[in-house]
Amino acid sequence: MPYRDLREFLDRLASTDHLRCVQKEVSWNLELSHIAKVNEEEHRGGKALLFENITDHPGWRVLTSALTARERLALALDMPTTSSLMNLSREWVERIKNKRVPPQVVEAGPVHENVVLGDEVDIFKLPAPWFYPADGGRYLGTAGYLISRNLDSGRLNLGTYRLMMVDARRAAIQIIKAKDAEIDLRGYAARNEPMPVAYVCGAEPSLFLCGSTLFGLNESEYDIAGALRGAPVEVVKAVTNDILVPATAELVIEGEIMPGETLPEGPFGEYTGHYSGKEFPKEFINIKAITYRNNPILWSTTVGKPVTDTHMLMAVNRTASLWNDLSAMNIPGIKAVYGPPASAGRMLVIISMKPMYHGHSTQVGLAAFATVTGNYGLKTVILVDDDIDPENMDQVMFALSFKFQPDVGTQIIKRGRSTPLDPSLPIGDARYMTSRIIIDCTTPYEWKEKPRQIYLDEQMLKHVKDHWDEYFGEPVTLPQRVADLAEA
Ligand SMILES: Cc1cc2nc3c(=O)[nH]c(=O)nc-3n(C[C@H](O)[C@H](O)[C@H](O)COP(=O)(O)O)c2cc1C
Ligand SMILES: [Mn+2]
Repeated sequence: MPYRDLREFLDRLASTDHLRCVQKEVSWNLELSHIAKVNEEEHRGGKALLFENITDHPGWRVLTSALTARERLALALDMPTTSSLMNLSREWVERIKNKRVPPQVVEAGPVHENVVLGDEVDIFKLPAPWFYPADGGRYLGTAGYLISRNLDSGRLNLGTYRLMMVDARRAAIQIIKAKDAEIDLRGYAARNEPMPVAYVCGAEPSLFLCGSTLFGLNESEYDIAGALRGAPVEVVKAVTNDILVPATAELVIEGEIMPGETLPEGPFGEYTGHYSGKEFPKEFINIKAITYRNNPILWSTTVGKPVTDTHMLMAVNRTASLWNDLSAMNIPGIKAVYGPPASAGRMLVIISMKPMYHGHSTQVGLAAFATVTGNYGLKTVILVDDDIDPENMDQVMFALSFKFQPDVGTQIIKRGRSTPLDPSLPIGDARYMTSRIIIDCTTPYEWKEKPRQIYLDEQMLKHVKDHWDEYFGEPVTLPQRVADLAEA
C-alpha cells in the first residue's frame, strides 16, 4: 500500500527501528544540522531523526536523514530492505516504464488545516535550519520542491531547488538555467507576468524522489510519482492561486516569482562538498500564503559533503533515469548501470556490458552522455565487462587495475553541459561547460585471443556450499560475488 503522507512513512520507519526522535531542545542554528551530520557519518547512515523541540519554534518538528541508509530508500519505495541501490533503480525503471498515473483532485486536505495569509506571513516563524558555518542564511527548502505550471502545455512541474529565507515574505530560490521551472518562467517573462508557484516542504516520499529527478520538460512529476507509488497523488487547489498541491503535505508556501527580479542567494554548503554561491543572483518567491498541517513537520536534508540522503537518493533516481534513457535507445548488451552515492549518482557512473561488435563500448559511453540525465553534468563513464558488479567497488577497482589500458581505454569529449555547482571548474560562466571521459575497462571485442579469467568450478562450488557445515559446523555465508562470478 502506498504511503498516504509523510507520517505513514515515518510510522513505517519507526516500526522497523529506523527512526529516532530527539526530544531535547535543539537549536536551528548549526546544532540541528551538526547532530544530523554526525549521526549520518558515524553510524553509516544512522537513523532518520525527528527533532521535536526546536529553539524558538514550539509546535514544529524537523525531519532529517530520512533517506541516508539504503534500507530507508527501499522502504520509501516499498521494496525489501535487502535491495541493493541498483535493484531499487531497476525497480524504479520497471514501475514507470510507459506508465503515468495523473494526480486526483480532492476538495480538501489536511495541508489547509492552518492558513496564514498576506501581511500575517512571516517565514521566520518556520524552523528552517542554518546548516553550515559559511551559509548565507537559513534554508527552508532542501528536501522540498517548487511546483510551477507551463503556460503552453499546462503541465505542473515539481522541481527540487534550494530555498533560502531572505525576509518575512521573500525566499530566494536557485533554479539553475534550463531546469524545467526556468523554462516555465521564460513563458511568463514573455508576458511580463509573475509566475504563480507553490513550494512543498514535506509530503509522501515519492514526490521528493521525483522532484529531484530529471524527466522530460513536458512530463509532470505528479504523473510519474503516481506510477512509482502505484496510486494517484491526491492534490488540492492552493489557497491563493491555481497550482495543485499535495493534499496531505506538511507545509506549503504559496506565492509568485517575477521573471527578471533577483536577489543575492547563498553561499550554501552543497552536495559537491563545497559552498556554492553568491556569484549568480537568484529569483525569489514573493510569498502570499503559508499553509500547514496541525503538529507540522519540516522535512530537511543536510546536503553538504557526501554521503547524505541527497547523495543516496540521487544515486537511486539518477541511476534509474539514466538506465531508463539508455534502455529507450535500444542498444544491446547493457547489463547494469550505477551512479554511486559519493558521485551523487551523477558525476561518475559505472556501466557493465557485453561488447558484441566493433565500437560497441564507445557507443555505450557516448550514449550515456547523450541521455537527458547524462548530458547534464556527467563527467566520467566507467565501462566494465558484464561479469563485474558495478555496485561492488572492489570489483570495479579490479577492472580498473587489470582490465584497463590508459591509452586505448580513454576517450575525452569536450564542451558538454555542466552543472554550475561543479567545484572542479573555475567559478563563473566557465562552469556551464565541462569535459567528459570514457574509461573503458571492457575486454576489446576485436581481440581474437582474449585473456582468460579465473572462475570457480560450478560443480565443486555447489559441493562445497552443500557440505559447508560439515567442514566448519555452520551454514555457508559466502559473499554473493563468488556465486555471481561462477561461469554460467
Ligand atoms: C537536495 C537536493 C537539492 C537540490 N537543489 C537544487 C537547486 O538548488 N537548484 C537546482 O537547479 N537543482 C537542484 N537539485 C537538482 C534538481 O532537483 C534536479 O535537477 C531536478 O531534475 C529539477 O527538476 P526539473 O527537472 O523539473 O527542473 C537538487 C536536488 C536535490 C536532491
Ligand atoms: Mn521536471
